[in-house]
Amino acid sequence: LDFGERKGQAERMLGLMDVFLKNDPISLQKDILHHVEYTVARSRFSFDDFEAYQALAHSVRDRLIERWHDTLIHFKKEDPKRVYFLSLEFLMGRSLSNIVINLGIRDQFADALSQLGFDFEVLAEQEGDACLGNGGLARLSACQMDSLATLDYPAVGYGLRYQYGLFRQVIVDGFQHEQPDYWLNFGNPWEIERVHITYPVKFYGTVTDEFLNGEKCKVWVPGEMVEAVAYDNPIPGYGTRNTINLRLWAAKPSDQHDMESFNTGDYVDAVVNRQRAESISSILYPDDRSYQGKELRLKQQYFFVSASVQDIFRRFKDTHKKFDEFPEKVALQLNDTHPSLAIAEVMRVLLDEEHLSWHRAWDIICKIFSFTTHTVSPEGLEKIPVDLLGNLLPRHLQIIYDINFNFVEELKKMIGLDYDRLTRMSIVEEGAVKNIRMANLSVICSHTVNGVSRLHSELLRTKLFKDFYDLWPHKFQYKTNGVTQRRWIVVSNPSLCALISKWLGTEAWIRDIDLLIGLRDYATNAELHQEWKMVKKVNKIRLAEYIEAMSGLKVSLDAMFDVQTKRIHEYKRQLLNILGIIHRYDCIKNMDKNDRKNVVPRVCIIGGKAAPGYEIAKKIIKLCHVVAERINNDNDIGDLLKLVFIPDYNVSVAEMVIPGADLSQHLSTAGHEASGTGSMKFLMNGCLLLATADGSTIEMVEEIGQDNMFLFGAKAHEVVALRKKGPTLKVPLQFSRVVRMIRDGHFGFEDYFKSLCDKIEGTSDYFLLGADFMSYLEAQAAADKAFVDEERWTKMSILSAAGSGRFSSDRTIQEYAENTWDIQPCRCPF
Ligand code: B1H
Repeated sequence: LDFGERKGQAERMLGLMDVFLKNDPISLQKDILHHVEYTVARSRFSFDDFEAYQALAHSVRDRLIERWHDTLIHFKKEDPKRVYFLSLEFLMGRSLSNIVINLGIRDQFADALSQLGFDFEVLAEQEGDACLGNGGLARLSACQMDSLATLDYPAVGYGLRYQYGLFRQVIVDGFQHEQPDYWLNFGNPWEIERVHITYPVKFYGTVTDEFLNGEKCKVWVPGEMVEAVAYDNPIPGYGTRNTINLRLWAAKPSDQHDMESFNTGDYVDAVVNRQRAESISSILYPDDRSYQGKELRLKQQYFFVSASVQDIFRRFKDTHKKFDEFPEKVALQLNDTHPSLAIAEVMRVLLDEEHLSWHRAWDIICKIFSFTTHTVSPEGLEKIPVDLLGNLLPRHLQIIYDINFNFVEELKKMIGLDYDRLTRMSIVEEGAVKNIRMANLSVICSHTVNGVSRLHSELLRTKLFKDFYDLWPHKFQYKTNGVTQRRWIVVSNPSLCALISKWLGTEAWIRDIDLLIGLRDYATNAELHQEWKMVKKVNKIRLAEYIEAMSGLKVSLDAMFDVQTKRIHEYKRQLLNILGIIHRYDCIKNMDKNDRKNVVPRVCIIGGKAAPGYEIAKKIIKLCHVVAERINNDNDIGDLLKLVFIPDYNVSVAEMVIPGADLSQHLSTAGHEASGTGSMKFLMNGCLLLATADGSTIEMVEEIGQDNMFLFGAKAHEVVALRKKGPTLKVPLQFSRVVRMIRDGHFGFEDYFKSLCDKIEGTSDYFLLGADFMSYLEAQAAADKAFVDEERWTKMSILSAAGSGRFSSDRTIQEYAENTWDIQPCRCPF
């Protein structure tokens, strides 16, 4: 059809459709029933909760798509500079509640459902979590997408659509077992498969020199080709029509490439071989720290980078001819080094496909990339063996070598022949195995390098990237992480949400978090105290019921709910917590009846996954279980102390645990947690923090004051000195005593725990559990003391929530937009 005919058709079609779907109770009920019958294909007289959830989700999805279309059209028309957020991990959790709340139609749907005889909350529980990430880094991406949409920024998220999310943790006899999370089994109503948005992604092969129009150029003849298919996940903002796109790529066999194998070989074998392509996007690597140098992981990285870069170029070329305009339209954000092959890929496209000169291409690179690192230690930096990279991506290796050559030449001019420094700063690490240092590549090629908290940034400038900081101080910034209050208060703690809105007299804080500070005015108001305590109680009941359903353990609501939930790591020191619990148990056992009256009852809750290959972390989980077994079955102790391990900690479990916590623990050895974001979620929910001065907690102290937190332990600069003391370091008797209890088999499995005990005694206590133990116990005692004084505790709780505004991802994203990406909001008209 020509344009005129097409326009006529479009107008006729529009006339056939309602302008927008309606949200009155009858329309919503009709829609849900329609989806029961035609989408879920169940009779409208007989469908269960899961089927009702599916129909509900599809009705919500329809409304989501309307806004998403409008937003994409609006962006296209306005053509603003966009930020492309590249991350290998997005931990979205459930979507339903988040989406209806952001669309502002939760209550309408709840009403419609109740008229159909269903409960919204019950149906929301039917949804499984999308766990396409490991921990903090991945949830941060999800929170930031929510803020990008809410603040109307023209952003696109890019990632991988793993078929298997993070493993499910099952506990058998106290040991962690991993089970596959084949999360797509029940369908995923939140994604839109775009069968026509596909790009070829090439691997292996050789590079040859050829002449094009008399100019020498490189031609990459790949050895394998797979297809990347787009799956779009609309992300709605709150209080805006803007709904942005999270585009996840799935690998499919390519039709173009294997004609030959079909012509020559065995047909069945050839088909089976094709299926291997899909393995690229099949599994999320479950280790959130160590890099194994595995080919499949490298393939994943390049696969998603290549598809995303092609997509970005296609969008740019739709409306622009000159590449000099590229930096005016494109900002590329690297979420850690995992997507940093994008640098070499953009360079390759500009040089080999768009035939720009090196000079022009490099000039563009230097203007478009920004890099955020989440790492603290040099061992945490990603390296890729040169052999591996050269084999899989021969042309990219050449480009990286060329970038490095130019960089080192420039560097020599600036710093002279300081070989030690040149060696440290080179992208290529020499040695028995030659490696590409992805962090150096990212720092060299990015205009901005961000840390995730102030302390982290300081460590980057003075340690990890000192050489680079001395060279380019202007590149280094930091954006303290934040989390979205939409998910972590509005969705997960509706009663607190209502309470805050009531006392602030407005819901505006949901978009404008700075208003939260207004709660300070009522920190001693008796009426608010009453209501605040009620809300906590409601959430504790919910958590207690969950604990009982899961483990059969009944816990007292009068006890302090003390929570430490996060990935299990030595540096996060769950072991310190468990040792503290053993100490508490030991003390109670040795008390007479009278003294026991003064003990503050506690329910200690620990949860988190250990990477499957991380032996010590798995032993910590087992230790937690044997200690729990002992304590919980000791009738002499009763409600004074309980210990619970919550299995399979994920986003939806967090949504239930966090609002129910009185106290939360963040125990990382100072200088080891880049930021920490769990603490922010607890803080927003009025949960008191017991923490070391590490990562973002330092900034929390500034917001809510030292009096409202239980701080303990060595400071980051002291840690270094303490380690140097090594063997001469004195550890307290109490510490030796609890470790001895484990060694002596008080909890059984003494042989199994020997290596764990060895790791924290003598010279090998790298994370300084012994050195911090007394200070930890003191902080715990202070928490007990505060808890008994209900009024004081409630005031501290209110002040925690009131002071949490700085830790909203809205603030983080605004800072990124203004100081790193240089992008403006682009608001879609209602
Ligand atoms: C953080 C990771 C991480 N830092 C490698 N690094 C991964 C590294 O799959 N991998 O290969 C996955 C994740 N994650 C965390 O990021 C920090 O430890 C936290 O302190 C920080 O709060 C969080 C978000 O910035």
